[in-house]
Amino acid sequence: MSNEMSPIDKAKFVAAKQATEYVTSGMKVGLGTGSTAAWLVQCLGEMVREEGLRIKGVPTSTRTAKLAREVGIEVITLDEAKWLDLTIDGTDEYDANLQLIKGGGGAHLQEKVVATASDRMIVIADASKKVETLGAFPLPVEVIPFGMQTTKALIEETLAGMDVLGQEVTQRQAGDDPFVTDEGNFILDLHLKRIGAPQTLSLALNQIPGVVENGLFLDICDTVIVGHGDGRVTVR
Ligand code: ABF
Repeated sequence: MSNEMSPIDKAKFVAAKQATEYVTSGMKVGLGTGSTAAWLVQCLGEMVREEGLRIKGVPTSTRTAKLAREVGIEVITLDEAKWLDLTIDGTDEYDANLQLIKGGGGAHLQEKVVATASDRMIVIADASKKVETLGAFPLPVEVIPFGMQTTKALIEETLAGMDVLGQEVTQRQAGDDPFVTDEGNFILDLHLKRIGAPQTLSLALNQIPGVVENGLFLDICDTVIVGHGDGRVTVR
């Protein structure tokens, strides 16, 4: 670990490094997306090259697949894996019940499928991701491009009856263009500020025609490994 790492990078790195303790040869491992998960992929790659670790990695985005191949990890598809021993991924928020908001990186659809198809899901995060109540981070919702404005209006209508503080819905942009996911879909970000009933909201959102998946990960995460800027790690 280089000494000139910023505290936030050090926090992400030590969380990722600690997570590699849970990975053993022969495992099929879901590889998350985001800057913290990128440290994990780097660390696992080093173990493959230097220690002979033998794993098969299932990436949760094209960018993670590219990085995994670059560092020497054998990459397979989820269909080839069928089921995974372990998925390790980042998050945007986690609460005391290990409920998550994910999707800030635009990959929550594949991340949720891969995490759900795993015996265990470990989240790696810096301490800033801990919240009392989910919702300060805008909730990503992946929607198909067809009729997106109508889907957006249906989401806004649904939010009116929900236990949330904010109601604003915005389409995620990539510069001047709409952000497009690996599946060719759009992302709407729901600025809810506080989500009082995540399960109710998640079920209601996924009922809306045109909605593919939302970024609430409920009862999926088993363990959160928290990295701190001083190099400490805590496991919850
Ligand atoms: C990914 O990790 C996303 O779901 C989430 O947005 C992101 C967190 O990013 P970072 O690790 O860069 O803070 O799983």
